[in-house]
Amino acid sequence: MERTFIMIKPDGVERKLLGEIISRIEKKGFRIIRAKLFQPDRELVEEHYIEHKDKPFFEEIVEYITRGSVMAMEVEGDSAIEMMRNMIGATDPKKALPGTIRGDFAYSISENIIHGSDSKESAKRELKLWFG
Ligand SMILES: Nc1nc2c(ncn2[C@@H]2O[C@H](COP(=O)(O)OP(=O)(O)OP(=O)(O)O)[C@@H](O)[C@H]2O)c(=O)[nH]1
Ligand SMILES: [Mg+2]
Repeated sequence: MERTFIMIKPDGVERKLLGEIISRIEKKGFRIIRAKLFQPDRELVEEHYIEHKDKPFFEEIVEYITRGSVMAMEVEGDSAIEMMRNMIGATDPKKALPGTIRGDFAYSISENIIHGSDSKESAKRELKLWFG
């Protein structure tokens, strides 16, 4: 069993995709261990995306993620990290395959609905950051 950090981003909440996304996660067989719906502050989001702090779009990401509520979740299941990344799909909506969350719902590279940890180390770090 593995645990991963999943976050439905503000555009996912604004577009009323919470139910659709949670349903996909549950139907796949994963278990939602913890969840909270809240508006994260700048400090938390800057720390979350610290690996991108030197990228030209860093400020854009921080403004996007802090503009409204997100649904932060701890999700458990076999190979949850890799399988959730597969279900989420590619970052670039042009490359995200139909059937993936981004492939079905995202149309912008900057606003792509959902985040999932990309490794065991990120999952551990992000779960601690968001849930303590
Ligand atoms: N504006 C803009 N935003 C980008 C670009 N590349 C990435 N982003 C944003 O930065 C986030 C983090 O990028 P990555 O970590 O490389 O992509 P990812 O792992 O698929 O996305 P996350 O799950 O959110 O970490 C993306 O989800 C986008 O919201 C870009 O070229 N332009
Ligand atoms: Mg990433």
